[in-house]
This record gives sequence, structure tokens and C-alpha cells, in this order.
Amino acid sequence: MYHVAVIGATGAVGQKMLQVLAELDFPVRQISAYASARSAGKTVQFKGQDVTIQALSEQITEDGIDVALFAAGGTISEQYAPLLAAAGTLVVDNSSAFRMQADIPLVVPEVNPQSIGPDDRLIANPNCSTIQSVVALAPLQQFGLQRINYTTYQAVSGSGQKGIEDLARGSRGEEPVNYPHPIHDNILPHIDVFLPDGYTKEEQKMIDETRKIFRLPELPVSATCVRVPVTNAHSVAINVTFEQETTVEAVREALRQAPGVVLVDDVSQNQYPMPLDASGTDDVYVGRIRQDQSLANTFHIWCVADNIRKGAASNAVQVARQALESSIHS
Ligand code: A2P
Ligand code: 11C
Repeated sequence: MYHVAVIGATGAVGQKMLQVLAELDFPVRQISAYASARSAGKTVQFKGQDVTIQALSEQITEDGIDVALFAAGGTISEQYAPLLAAAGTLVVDNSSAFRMQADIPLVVPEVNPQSIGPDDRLIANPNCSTIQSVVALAPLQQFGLQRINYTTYQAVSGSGQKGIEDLARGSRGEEPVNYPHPIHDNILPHIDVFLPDGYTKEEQKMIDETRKIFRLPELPVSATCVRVPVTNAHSVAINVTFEQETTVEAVREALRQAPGVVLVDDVSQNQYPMPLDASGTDDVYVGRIRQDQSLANTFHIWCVADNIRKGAASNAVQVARQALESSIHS
């Protein structure tokens, strides 16, 4: 049993981490919750009990924490995650601060659990859109990944509470505060900041993280990331080209058997994955599987998952469990 800490415990992902730790029956002996000094003394819930929030400081390294889940943004992770890891705590970081560091594993347990070494103490959780996409693509590695193009339809919960509030504001006819334009009754082809080449940082994260997770640094990957007026659960239209010839049925069969994947693909009954169905679950839903008419050996796959659960909190808890098992068995 472990002393587990959630850093950023008042946030959308942090609160979900507390819920998922309980739901997935993580072996918690003691739970600690940290946030900014503004929240110190307030409470969050764990298994129906109040947990008092502590203000995060370097004192945390003295608190005897075995496992720390970070969800307080990149700046906080940069400052505190290495300190805790050096003190022997197993840290799973949900920010983008360490994802692309060569010596830090970037892990989705269904895809690359072997990337966790027995002595790793700091493990990065990928971006939510990347996680669900690589879970769907992992079972298709048998056909040889040759090229991937992503188009995303991302829920406002990906921006935290402030994104959800902007959607609600818009529905009341009020101006947005978080986004540069209304998200209600609108879509924004803009997530995170723009880079000099015209891509956004969110798009670049999907490209870089996919290559790292599949250990294919040269894999041609592109992405267009779009915010849509959906409260929760991201959708990704994946267009993938394989090295080998295959069939729609073989792709479906590989996905049907894959861990963490649910195939919902019966268009005769109007059955396909949707955010309303995926929200609140830990699975990655795939459907609308069909051959791309414009390019050989290429398929379209529609992929939906709860971005706060599988895209962040649940994946972090699953990574922590995997890392503990890896170190126990080493
Ligand atoms: P707080 O509520 O005290 O500001 P979200 O991404 O949903 O906005 O959540 C961000 C999380 O990061 C919140 O729990 C927030 O706590 C936490 N956080 C922000 N700044 C700090 C800080 N300086 N130290 C610790 N936690 C922080
Ligand atoms: C969004 N994917 O939906 C983002 C949120 O790199 O972890 C998470 C950003 C990240 O806005």
C-alpha cells in the first residue's frame, strides 16, 4: 500500500485523478492533496472523505510520498517533479514539460509499457489526443505504420474548467474569456499557441509524441487540431497508411481484440463512436473504418475517448500501477 499525492488536486484532471485512484482500486494507504496557496485549507473528496488541500512547497520532499501524480501545469512540474523523483518518489507527470526528454519514458500502458525501466522515477503522461490515437494505432503496427494524418475534434474540458465555462458563457449569449473567439455555436482551428511554421503546439505535440511512443522518429505524421463545442471527450479522425496491404476486415479484427479498445462500427444501425458515449469511461472507441479511396494501403479510423479520464487521469494511474509492477518484478 502506498502514500499517494495528487498535485493540482483542485483542477479538472487532479480531481479526476482522485476519483480514478478510488475507482481503479489503486493500493492507497494514505492520500495527500496539493494545490496553490490559494486553495490551502479547502477540501477535496477521496472515497467519500474530505482531504484537506496543502499548499505546494519544497517541503513536499519531506512528506514521505511514494507515488505523486502531477496535474498542475508545466511550470509546477518543472520545479517540483525532479525534486520528488530524486527523493525516491515515483512521479507521473501529466504536463508536457518532460515528454520529449530522451531519458524520460512517455507511456501509454496498452502501447509501450516496456519503455518503463525498473529504476525510472519520473514518467511522462502523453497529451490526451495522442493517448487515444496511439491506443487505436498500436494494434495496427503489425501492418507497418508508414504515415499518419490526424484531424481532431477536441472538447472544451481539455482547456480545464475555464474552457467549460466559456462554452456555458456562450450558450448564455456572453463573450468568451478563455478562448479568443466564441466556442458556442462555433469551432476554432486553434489549440495552444501557433508556431513559426503555422502548426499549433498541440499539433506538434501529437506529431512528436506519436513518433516517440512508437519509437519511429522519422515516421511522417501530420495533424490539424480543432476545438469544438463539446463539453467532454475528444474525437480524432485518423488517416493511416500501412507498409503492407491489408483489408478493412483485418483492421477491424485487430482493433476488436486490442486491449483498451472498443469497436463500435455498424453503420447499418447508425452505430459509431460519439463523445456522449465515451465520456465517463476509460476505453478508446473506434469505428467508421474504411479504405481511403484516394491513397493505396490507407484507412480512415474514427476514434473517441474521454480526454480527462483515458487522456489524462486514468492513464496516469495506469502508468503508476505499471511502474510499480515493473520495479517489483525487477
Ligand atoms: P489552485 O486551484 O489552487 O489554483 P486546471 O488545469 O483545471 O486549471 O487546474 C490547475 C491545477 O494546478 C489546480 O489544482 C491549481 O490549484 C494548481 N496550481 C496552480 N498553480 C499552482 C501552484 N503555484 N502550486 C500548486 N498548484 C498550483
Ligand atoms: C486540450 N490537449 O485539449 C489539450 C490539453 O499537452 O497535456 C492538454 C495539453 C497537454 O486543450
